[in-house]
Amino acid sequence: TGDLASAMPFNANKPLEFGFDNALNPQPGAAVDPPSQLPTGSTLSEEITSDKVGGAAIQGLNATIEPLDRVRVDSAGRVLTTNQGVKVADNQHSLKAGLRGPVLMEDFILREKVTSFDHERIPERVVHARGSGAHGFFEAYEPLTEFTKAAPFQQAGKVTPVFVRFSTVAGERGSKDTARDVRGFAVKFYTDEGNWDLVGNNMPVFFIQDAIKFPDLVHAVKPEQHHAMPQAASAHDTFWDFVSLMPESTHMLMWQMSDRAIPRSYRMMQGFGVHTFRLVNEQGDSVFCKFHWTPVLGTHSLVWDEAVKISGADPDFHRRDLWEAIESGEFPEWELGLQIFTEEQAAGFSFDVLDATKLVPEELVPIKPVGRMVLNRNPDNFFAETEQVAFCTAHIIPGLDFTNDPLLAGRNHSYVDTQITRLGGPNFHEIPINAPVAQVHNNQRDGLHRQAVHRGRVAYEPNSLAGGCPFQAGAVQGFMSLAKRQDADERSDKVRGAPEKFADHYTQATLFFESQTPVEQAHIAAAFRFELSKLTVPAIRERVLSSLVNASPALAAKVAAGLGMDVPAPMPRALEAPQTPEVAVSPALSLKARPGDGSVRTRKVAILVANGVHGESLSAVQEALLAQGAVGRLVGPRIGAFTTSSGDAIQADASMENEPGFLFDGLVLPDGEASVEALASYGHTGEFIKDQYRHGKTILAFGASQALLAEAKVQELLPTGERDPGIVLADASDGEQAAQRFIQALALHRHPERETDPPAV
Ligand code: HDE
Repeated sequence: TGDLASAMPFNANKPLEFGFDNALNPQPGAAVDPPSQLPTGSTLSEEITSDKVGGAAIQGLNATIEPLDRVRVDSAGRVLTTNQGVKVADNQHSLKAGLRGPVLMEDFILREKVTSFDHERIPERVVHARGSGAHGFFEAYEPLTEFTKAAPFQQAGKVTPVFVRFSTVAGERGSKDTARDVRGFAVKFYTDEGNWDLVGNNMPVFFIQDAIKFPDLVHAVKPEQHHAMPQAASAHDTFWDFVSLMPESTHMLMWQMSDRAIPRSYRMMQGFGVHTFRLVNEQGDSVFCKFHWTPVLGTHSLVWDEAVKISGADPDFHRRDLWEAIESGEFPEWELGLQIFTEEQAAGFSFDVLDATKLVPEELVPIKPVGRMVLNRNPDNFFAETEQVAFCTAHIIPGLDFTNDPLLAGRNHSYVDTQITRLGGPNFHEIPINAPVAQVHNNQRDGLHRQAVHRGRVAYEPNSLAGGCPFQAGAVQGFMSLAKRQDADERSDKVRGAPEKFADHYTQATLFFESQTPVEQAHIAAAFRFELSKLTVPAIRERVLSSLVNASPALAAKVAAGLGMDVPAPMPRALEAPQTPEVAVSPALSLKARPGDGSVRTRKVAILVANGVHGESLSAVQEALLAQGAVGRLVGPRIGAFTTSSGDAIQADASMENEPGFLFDGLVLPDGEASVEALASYGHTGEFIKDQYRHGKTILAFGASQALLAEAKVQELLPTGERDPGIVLADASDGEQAAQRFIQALALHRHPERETDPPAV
């Protein structure tokens, strides 16, 4: 069908209707066996980075990619047509009665084009409107058959295609990426047993315990009802009013005020399934399970001042970062880990595992690594894929099941329901990005935008006229809900309420805060101070603090001091004597616990240049960075050509105006009397250097350029009197060695030891 298909690019499946190939027998669901070896000539970095199982699936080998080819449209070499396929002669002028006459109603070409345009927008997601997506695959390390019969975990090296969407929660579709917010981390697994969506966040707990409070929470955090402000921000009265009256949110507030809420990159944040789920094996035995995604690059964050500035200079900061990494073959990778525990274990915990405001400390139940996920292909079309992808917690497959978490129950209803409005009807599962690679056969029919052309006259079951098809799969193949009466008291009456342990709102908030490094704790205090300083109603501030005292008196005191307030009396607790926790400090909760692979791959370094710059030290650094997979960009007072001190021509592809300092992970100031003099005369230079310093970035200054540091009041010494490990000073003759020292310091990500509050620089 190849030639026919390419002759009919709009619907490449058309030839099948004429009986070519196996029109009536579409290929079975695509279970991609990992190839035993990579195609010859492959130089993909993916092949190099993985020390796990096969390193098998490579760019483009992905069972969701081929089915999508059916609908991909490439207009190269094609003539412009209407939606009816009629060739358009003139796309410049509407049809008029005479050159200066009125436009004619008859102009169906004009009307079709404008009508289509008028209806381009669909409702944005009510939460998580702002997001970015990518294709990839999940690869299992080993069979998990002991615990689950879920398809992705049945063999070592088993590859399952995925589509992932990362998002912020509160902002609208066009809002900034670097808002202080929770990040969505939603993964659609296109398994051979149907689609499984793991719709998680980058924080392992949530604000509320029961779905019935979700509309209230979202109404409180979204822009205020009367004037629709502020955009993509929680620092306003209604949010803090609500959470201060809902002490169960305290644990999540700690996470939200931590550096987790301003990730450096989607590629550098963890993901969590949040709820307790169930794994079910072939024998029908079930265990509890929590899902964890851990990034290979480590967990890293921005600092607040930086996040605020980035949101002005590049609101697409995270979207761009993800896109560029994948385009350049630096495929982002996460390890999936499971915390597996039994119902009996859970019953003994000091907290309730059905409560989504609680986590299971890793020290209590360790994380078992089970596979890895690699994102290796950008979408072809943002709307068709990233915007139309529809996740749902109720999309699960045999081998998985729900628990009685009341938040999860509400989600299982909400996600399908919301797509009906957002995607315009019940057939959104047929939109290509949502269609499973497993086959779909049932008797559901009709509705808006139906794509499938069902054959035959039978749409009911049981039937004899269609030989009983499609037939029930039965317990062996089909999805069976776990029969066990889960957790409920045999004789319980209908009730609106929560189990007792749900009422302990502070123990884990304390655990989180106590498990942070001093720098992280300082950032949490500063975040509370900032957010609360934005409130206009003092009573709300007071109420937040009175709740915070219960979690950490030290934190409450620090925040109160920052607001010029006294610490109020503690809020009465719902549970006066909570159980003693198993774990009092969990170092695993600090970002520091996951520094990553220690590489500087994809890090962006600014090399400031002007005429007369010392070329050798500049190129020594640039080459060293390139060799490590980092990007050294020449940034000038303007873009374009500059001349080095030895007369060579260099090109700056960024300027201090279009790429300010805070967009870079590090800074290099090459030597050169003339260039330093020129740079010193620009106001931007000082800001560029100050931002780099203030945000804890690594700075390398050669020879004469050290004067620029002095002018920007950058200190070589830390407040403690020790040398700042992030400031590298060198002679221009020492380029290579200096570059290596710079790279080592850059790999530490940041140098928070130099931070003071308020900043000294
Ligand atoms: Fe969501 N959530 N949510 N949520 N959520 C949506 O579904 C909802 C919750 C999460 O990239 C909506 O398709 C309820 C927790 C992500 O497309 C909606 C409750 C967690 C995404 C919805 C929660 C999440 C959503 C809006 C409380 C972390 C984006 C558009 C019971 C585990 C998925 C849509 C994407 C999106 C409802 C709580 C994560 C309205 C009712 C907890 C990552 O259905």
